[in-house]
Amino acid sequence: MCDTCGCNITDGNRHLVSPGGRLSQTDDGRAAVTVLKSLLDENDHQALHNRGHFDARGILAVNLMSSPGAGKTALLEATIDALGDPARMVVIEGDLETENDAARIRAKGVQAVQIATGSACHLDAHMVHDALHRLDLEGVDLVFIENVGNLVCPASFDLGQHLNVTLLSVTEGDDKPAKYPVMFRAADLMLLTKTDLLAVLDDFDPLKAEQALRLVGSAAPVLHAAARKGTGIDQWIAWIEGELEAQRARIGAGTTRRPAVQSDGARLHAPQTVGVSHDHSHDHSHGHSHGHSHGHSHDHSHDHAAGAKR
Ligand SMILES: Nc1nc2c(ncn2[C@@H]2O[C@H](COP(=O)(O)OP(=O)(O)OP(=O)(O)O)[C@@H](O)[C@H]2O)c(=O)[nH]1
Ligand SMILES: [Zn+2]
Ligand SMILES: [Zn+2]
Ligand SMILES: [Zn+2]
Repeated sequence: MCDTCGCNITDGNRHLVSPGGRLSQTDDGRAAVTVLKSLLDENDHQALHNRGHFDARGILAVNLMSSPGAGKTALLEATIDALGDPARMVVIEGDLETENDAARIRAKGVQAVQIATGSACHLDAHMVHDALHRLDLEGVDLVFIENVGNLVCPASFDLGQHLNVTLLSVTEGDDKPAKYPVMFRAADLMLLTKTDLLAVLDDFDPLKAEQALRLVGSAAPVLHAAARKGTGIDQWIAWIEGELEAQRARIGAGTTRRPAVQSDGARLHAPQTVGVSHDHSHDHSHGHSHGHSHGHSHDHSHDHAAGAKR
């Protein structure tokens, strides 16, 4: 999928890029894995800078993640309607192609910048920074970032947001948190979407979805919404407004908040996140020492609350 996040390194080919491997050196002689690590470090520095932009203006930045089509844009449309004042929020849209989602947001009178990621399966902090400088943030309270529809890669990248919201639509199955633990562990809120369809689905149990979330170690709250009918939007808005207050309190206290991001050591897409081979590959990922070269972690892990949910 993407060239930057390391999802092309798997248990099957890791020997090629490991020290001494046939592809361990780039053309200019650098270690291949080191290049990937450097890109991720650059991303983290850019994210820190982005968060500075938000904090300087008292803005709360929220990253929305989900499978393709889980209802992120529909939620944003309902959010605009519920907030009532289009000037309070802006949206940064990420998609592989097309301006469709940004056009839907602009149609409601809200500023939106579309980032076409091309082949990349996630947004990164540099893309978000470019978008930020194309927006007028004067008087804005909320920046929503709609990430590329993908339950794996977006969880590995700090964009400079304060909060992650992971949407799970009821048509996807209540075992998704168990299957994509990295994504759901990164969530500060799990939002069950399209709940109007529960009436016709006899196999999605919201309680089971919540249990699956707890089993991956997340204490994140769970909300239900049916954006197209407006159901549950009040609670969603109340959560957002509460978090905006918390953000203002942090700014008053001179602190900030970094969301949970997949830990650096596991960032070369630990095999259990790649889908096909979860169970047995857990062991492999721990056994391999490549992770340690990323284990240095960040200078900016000074942040507080976010870590608690891991
Ligand atoms: N029944 C029902 N359908 C919904 C709801 N929300 C969204 N949908 C439908 O689900 C489809 C995808 O919705 P979007 O809001 O475009 O989903 P998305 O997550 O933004 O999609 P991508 O940006 O492509 O990942 C559309 O056909 C929506 O009309 C809902 O609350 N109920
Ligand atoms: Zn969308
Ligand atoms: Zn800047
Ligand atoms: Zn990827």
